[in-house]
Amino acid sequence: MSDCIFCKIANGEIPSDKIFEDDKVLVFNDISPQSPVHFLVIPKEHIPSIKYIDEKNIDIINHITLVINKIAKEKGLDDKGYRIVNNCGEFGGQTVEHLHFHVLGGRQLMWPPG
Ligand code: IU
Repeated sequence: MSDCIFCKIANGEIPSDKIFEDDKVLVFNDISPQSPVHFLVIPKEHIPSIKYIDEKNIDIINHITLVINKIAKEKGLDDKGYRIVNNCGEFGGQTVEHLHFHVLGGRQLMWPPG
């Protein structure tokens, strides 16, 4: 989508602190980290939120899960653990309307998040 900031990050129009990419996803450090490790995983395809996942595009979620686990391991998070967050819609706290998963780690995270 032409005015989507994460589409622009995904296609390189806007630079990001990139960690990994392949033909389907981009992984980059969050610009406003909430923990020592805080990266985002986004599909390159514009999907506004997880609400738009259905039988036709569910494979991207499987792929994102594998990528999250790979990067988390590379970042040394797999021993102590990490949190995967997906905010969906206004009340879910979603501010960027392009599907993304936060991965947070490197400190003890609290629950509930508030
Ligand atoms: P949210 O789940 O939609 O609230 O998360 C959006 C995240 O995207 C948030 O943590 C921002 O700090 C982050 N972000 C970014 O890393 N780079 C950007 O250019 C923009 C937002 I805009």
